[in-house]
Amino acid sequence: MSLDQEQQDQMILHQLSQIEKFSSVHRRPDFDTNFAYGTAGFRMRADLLDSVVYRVGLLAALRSRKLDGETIGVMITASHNPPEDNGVKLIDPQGEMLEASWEVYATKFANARSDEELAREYFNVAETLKIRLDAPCKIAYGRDTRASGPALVSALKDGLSAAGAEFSDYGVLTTPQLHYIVKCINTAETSSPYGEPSQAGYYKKLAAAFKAVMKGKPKPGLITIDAANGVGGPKLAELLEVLGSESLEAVIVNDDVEATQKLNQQCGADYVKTQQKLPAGAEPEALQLYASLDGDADRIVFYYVDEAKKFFLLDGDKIASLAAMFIQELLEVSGVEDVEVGVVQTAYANGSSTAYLQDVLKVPVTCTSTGVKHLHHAAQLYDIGVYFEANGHGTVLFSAATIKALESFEAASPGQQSAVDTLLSLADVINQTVGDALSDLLLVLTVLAHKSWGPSEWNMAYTDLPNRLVRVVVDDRFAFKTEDAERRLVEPQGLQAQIDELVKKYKFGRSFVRASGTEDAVRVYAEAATRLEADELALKVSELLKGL
Ligand code: 16G
Ligand code: MG
Repeated sequence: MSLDQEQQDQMILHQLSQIEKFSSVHRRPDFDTNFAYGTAGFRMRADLLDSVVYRVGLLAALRSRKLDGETIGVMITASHNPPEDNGVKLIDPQGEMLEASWEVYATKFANARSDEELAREYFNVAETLKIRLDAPCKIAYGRDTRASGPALVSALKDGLSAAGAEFSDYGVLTTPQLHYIVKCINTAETSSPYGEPSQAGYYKKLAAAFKAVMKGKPKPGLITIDAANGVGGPKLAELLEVLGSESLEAVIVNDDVEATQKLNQQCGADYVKTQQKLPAGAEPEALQLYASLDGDADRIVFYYVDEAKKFFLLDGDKIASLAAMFIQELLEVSGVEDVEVGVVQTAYANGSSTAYLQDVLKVPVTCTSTGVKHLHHAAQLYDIGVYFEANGHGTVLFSAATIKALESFEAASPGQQSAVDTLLSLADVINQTVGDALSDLLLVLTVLAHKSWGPSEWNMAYTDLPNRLVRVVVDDRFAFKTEDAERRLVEPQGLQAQIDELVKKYKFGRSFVRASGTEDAVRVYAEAATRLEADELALKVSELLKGL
């Protein structure tokens, strides 16, 4: 055996023994829970997460080693979940969600029943994927404002140290800020660096792009933003500071991050979307624009009240339609040809939005399964891919070839040039890595300013079909298997035929059932021509489940 080989073996043995040793400090709490890396990583009550986060640190190190030392992100957050929860997820080098094929390793690590079994799994994954355990690896991590964050960060650090990783702590930030930073780090040495890998760099990039795209346009009217008492509050305040009051003024409500038990309580994007009403702390002023962020600021929904104080929600579907409409108009004015704009939605998209996109705007629409990773990948197949979940999670992706085509386009008139410039600035306003509430806020304000629209004009594009979402607790949610982007059930057998029978009886009726990826329940969605019918259809489909 050569000396090098011997040294390498020593190093690996040392690493494995460190992993076992630290693992004994971060023991798995109980064996009843089966941890699963789901749509949003691991997410559960924070007091169950210590061992999971430690183990995610190990996996992050392997992932970085597998990708030649590119930086991997680790975000500790539970988004819109209650204050006592927390979660952890990995970010791939280009700021994307962890590649799906690695979710099984994450799950395996989290469920290893002993320190030895964990070290063995770690070694096995390295062997299977031909990962050199002495190769360098780099991790960037951050967390939201939850009280449980600091303790989980120290579990993560133990995992990273045990695996011999190099790591940087980015402190408290929004999920999209960390996605942005990861992409910046990994593109720093390339011909198209994404930006400066810091929060300051993030604000600078957004602010410069917003100012460029708003040049010559009136400053947006006052907007009230509910920050869910989460990390988005202080970060939005920092962004506003960089933008300056001459560019944008906003009132931030629910921005108390010190009182950690207030997070997502009676406020935030999820509350407003599901309750269809104003959050606590927001005073209804007729026809003014409002927005709500979720707990880690990767989701946003807008809303307003009319003169009669009636509430109108402008959700992810409305944002997608607004963005697609604006981008199409700019492309048309610019004279740039052969750029395909497409929209990606999930089965939860309101039927009216899909009809508007396809029949009025004439843009192709793809439907994917729930979860950002599915939408993101489908959006990458378009030249400009707009993707939004109805709950307000989404962004717009411009392909590299499209950016190049825009940059090198020779405009025949100032009008054409101005449209091209607007498109290019828009691509910088929009976070290209993942849905980002702060960046989506600027996107919406940009379009409204260019159109001279208020919230009610925006809302007029189409009228939502009344809909109802019901959560049903069942014995075994894994018995519910779907096809056709979750729109149809394959199992339990016969159930889909019964749903079809019910749906047929309702004008514009549509209903589907899928297992939740984040809770132990299934969800029933129904929409129909009237409120009463939508409610009735949802109820009847829910009753079918109870009869199982
Ligand atoms: C996660 C997803 C979100 C999705 C939701 C569905 C990410 C980052 N988050 O929060 O996009 O809408 O799950 O929850 O992908 P459900 O499976 O419980 O209905
Ligand atoms: Mg979130």
